[in-house]
Amino acid sequence: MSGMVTLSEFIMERQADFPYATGDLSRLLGDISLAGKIINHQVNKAGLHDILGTVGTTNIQGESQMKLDVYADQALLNAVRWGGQVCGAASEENEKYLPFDSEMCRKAKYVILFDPLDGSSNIDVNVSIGTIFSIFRRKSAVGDLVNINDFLQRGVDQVASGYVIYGSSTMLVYTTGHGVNGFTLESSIGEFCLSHPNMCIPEDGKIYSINEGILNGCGKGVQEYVKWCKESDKESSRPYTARYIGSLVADFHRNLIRGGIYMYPGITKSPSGKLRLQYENNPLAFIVEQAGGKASDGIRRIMEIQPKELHERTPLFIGSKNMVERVEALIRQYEQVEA
Ligand code: AHM
Ligand code: MG
Repeated sequence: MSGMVTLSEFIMERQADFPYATGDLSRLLGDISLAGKIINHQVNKAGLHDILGTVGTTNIQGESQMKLDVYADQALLNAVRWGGQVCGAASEENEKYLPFDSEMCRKAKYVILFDPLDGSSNIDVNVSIGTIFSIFRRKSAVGDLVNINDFLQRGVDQVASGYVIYGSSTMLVYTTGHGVNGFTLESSIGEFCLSHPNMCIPEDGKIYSINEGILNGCGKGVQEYVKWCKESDKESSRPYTARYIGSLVADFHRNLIRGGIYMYPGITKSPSGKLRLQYENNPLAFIVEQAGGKASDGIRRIMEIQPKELHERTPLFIGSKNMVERVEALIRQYEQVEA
């Protein structure tokens, strides 16, 4: 056990790097990791108890909610509300943002946005899923109730972001803007332990991840890029390998470690794609940039997009720097979209 650094030890150690830190963000990350452990416990029981299947309700996106979606949403909301470090939360599962009006929460500095259970269509089939979160400093005055502007901030203003992946092992990966670190849940002690310090994504990769079923509806630039990935070329190790789990967190995590690109482009019937700017794209963009990679909507840097509403969608091209730049160049060339 010696030499093992737990997430709480690591966070406390890092806090000492910021002389004026009050510990609020550290405590908030602790609250999130607690929620991650609670969700993990439930995810692992899926199938054993009456936890699989839909609740019979739909969320704001019109998608049917899985029981675990609702469970994860509640677990996170409870953990951050009772932790007292955030003054409000917005979640993919709730139409409106939620102000927390206890005295302690009103005084809190941060807001949180999250996708409580990403890749939820994979729950029933025992495939990796994840939780994604994004933290901002509030814009409203401390003591007031939060308002919509607290949640419509650009990704560049994130204070921290991260994800928990419930896979062959459970991991928490986060950044506060000083690199990316990954922690694996050691179930015997119930703690996340540092397993992937200072994560960096290779500049180039050999994996491309896209739902090829939608390729006919994509722009020519994306189609040309996928064609290029499949061509044979010894020098650039092509053809590349196609890997698509259909759980963003899992596809992203693999590409972060191995090098690769994940793409969810706009398609004819949904020009902004599927993924949500504030719950999925921004938090993963912060992570990938901190690891040396790139995240783009095809034209713009994801983190510079000014959100206009909660639940906004944007196309997403994320991963190894050179791969993202190549698809951006093809989009510019073939789709002639104004920058
Ligand atoms: P969700 O948040 O409702 O689970 O949807 C997001 C998921 C991503 O995890 C995944 O990459 C994508 O949707 C898969 O979509 P598709 O089935 O269209 O390929
Ligand atoms: Mg999602």
